[in-house]
Amino acid sequence: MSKKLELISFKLCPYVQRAVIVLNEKGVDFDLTYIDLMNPPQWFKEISPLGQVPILRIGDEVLFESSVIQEYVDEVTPPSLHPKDILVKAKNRAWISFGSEFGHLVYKMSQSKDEKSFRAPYKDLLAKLVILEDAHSGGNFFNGGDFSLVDAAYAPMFMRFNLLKETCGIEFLANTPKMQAWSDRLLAMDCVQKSIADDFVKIFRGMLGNVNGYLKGKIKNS
Ligand SMILES: N[C@@H](CCC(=O)N[C@@H](CS)C(=O)NCC(=O)O)C(=O)O
Repeated sequence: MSKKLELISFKLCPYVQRAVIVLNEKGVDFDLTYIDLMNPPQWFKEISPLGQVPILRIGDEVLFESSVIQEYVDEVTPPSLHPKDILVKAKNRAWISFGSEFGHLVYKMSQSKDEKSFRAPYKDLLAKLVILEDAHSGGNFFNGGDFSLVDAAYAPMFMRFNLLKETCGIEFLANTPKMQAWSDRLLAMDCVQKSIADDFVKIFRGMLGNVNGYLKGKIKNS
């Protein structure tokens, strides 16, 4: 790769993390620039069409949307992490898109003021996990034996489920054994463990506390 890549990030963003996991797995040397999404710098507003992270800078060029960034990084660093079969690859893209909703639901849960408003996104997430359980191969990874882009797309969500379980005692995977095994495997991977900032857990807990909502009352002391 001729130009060094720069990923524009916000420390808590699961969509940025999708891209970081692929960059890590592919061994790409890249720069990570953190911004404050509550107070984004002018240069970021000028290059991000949706005002969102992740943004990938390749010299003067800019890419947005985590799934597109994942695919770009994958294509410029062969061999591909996507399955070869065209239909399986298309289905993986559809499941990556399905997983995008998980981040929004986790965000809604974290912002819930009371148990009632927490219940709706929580129930929605559990129902989506049951659907995903059915689509999963039952092997080590989503498609079977090999780690793919679809695995990279879901790992950030599992990290948050795990953290919400440890921090607040909220259970997500008790009724979906394939999801639990998949989560355990992904969270043990180096590319996943190195995809967050050192202070991620502290910031995540701090965010739950700052919201002053339902989950704040459930935070366990550690
Ligand atoms: N569909 C986008 C979603 C990215 C996204 O929601 N990013 C959030 C942070 S996790 C963001 O930048 N929010 C700021 C905003 O929407 O104003 C992707 O997959 O890249």
